[in-house]
Amino acid sequence: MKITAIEAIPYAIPYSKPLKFASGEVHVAQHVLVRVHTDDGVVGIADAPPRPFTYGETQASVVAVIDSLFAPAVVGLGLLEREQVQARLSRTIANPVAKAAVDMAIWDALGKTLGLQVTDLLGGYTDRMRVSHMLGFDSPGAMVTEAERIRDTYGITTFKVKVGRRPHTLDTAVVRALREGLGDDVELYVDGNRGWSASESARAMKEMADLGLTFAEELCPADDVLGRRWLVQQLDVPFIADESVPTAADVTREVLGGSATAVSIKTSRTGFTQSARVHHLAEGLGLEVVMGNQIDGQLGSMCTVAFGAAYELTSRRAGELSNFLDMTDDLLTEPLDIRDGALTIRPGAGLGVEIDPDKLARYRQD
Ligand code: MUC
Ligand code: MG
Repeated sequence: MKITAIEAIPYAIPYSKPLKFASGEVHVAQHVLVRVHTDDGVVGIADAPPRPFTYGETQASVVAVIDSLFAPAVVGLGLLEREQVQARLSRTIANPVAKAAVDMAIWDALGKTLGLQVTDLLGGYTDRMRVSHMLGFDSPGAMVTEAERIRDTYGITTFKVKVGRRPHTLDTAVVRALREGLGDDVELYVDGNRGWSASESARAMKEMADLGLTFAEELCPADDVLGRRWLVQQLDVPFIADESVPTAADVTREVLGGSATAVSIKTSRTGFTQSARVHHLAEGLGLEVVMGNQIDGQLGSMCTVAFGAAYELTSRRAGELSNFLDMTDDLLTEPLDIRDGALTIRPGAGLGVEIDPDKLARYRQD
């Protein structure tokens, strides 16, 4: 059960439908596959999707920090020494995506070693989650057509709508068109990725007051401290903190400061170990939780559902598990399958998924 090596393998897979949002756009998935090897010959896997515009990490920086700092710090530890791993990783500040992938690959290796599913090791609440699909920027007509296609093909009835453009009227027109086009049976919420000011956000939310939104996420920057607190206090829907809460301590600061009333947990940035801390904190504070998407591929989405299915609170709401559908290809031997609007964990040990060596050979960049 000892960790003998950690590999960080950069790869690139183009999107068939690039995702555009207020803080950036993604045309090619330039991710890093992390593999943790043990002395039993087990290999745990996880994915690191760097987000330069959100956390400052790049594909090259993820590879470098794992090769030069995290692998030397962790090799030699046992798979059960997860708190030792955390202590050693946390000697380096930031780098959330690189740390998360190392942590999750260790959990996958542990599950494979013990013959147990990661979901069961974490909490074992259920085996599936309802799926929420994220709609990137486009015209109102194109976004309605895309939502209808996703609903009719996969049975998905929850949509997160990217907003945060200027003027805000383009986005409010999109949300109105979605509500009118898809009817009252779909759930809609909005994510601004900090694109609006607090007052633009307040105006836009007033204009959408009749559209039955479930949540508003990160509409304006958390650093506009008073403005955001002013905004959150006047909303009648929970305000989700996403990129402003990459750690459990950030959740505490934002929530106690009155700048958020709900939280997005992304396993891509908090792994399984730190996501569990955020989950327990949210439960203790009585916060709503949404399992978020860091524009994950299939491996990252499997990590999200493995964690989300482990607890009642994280599986209550639809999880953002479907944006791998916008990629031209992926790395898994068996593609994920969204059916009747839900994604189910795999029966095998660990995460229950394997990398296809031919696909990895085709897409790896090193
Ligand atoms: C989200 O919820 O913000 C956009 C960038 C990123 O890292 O995640 C997405 C979705
Ligand atoms: Mg977000």
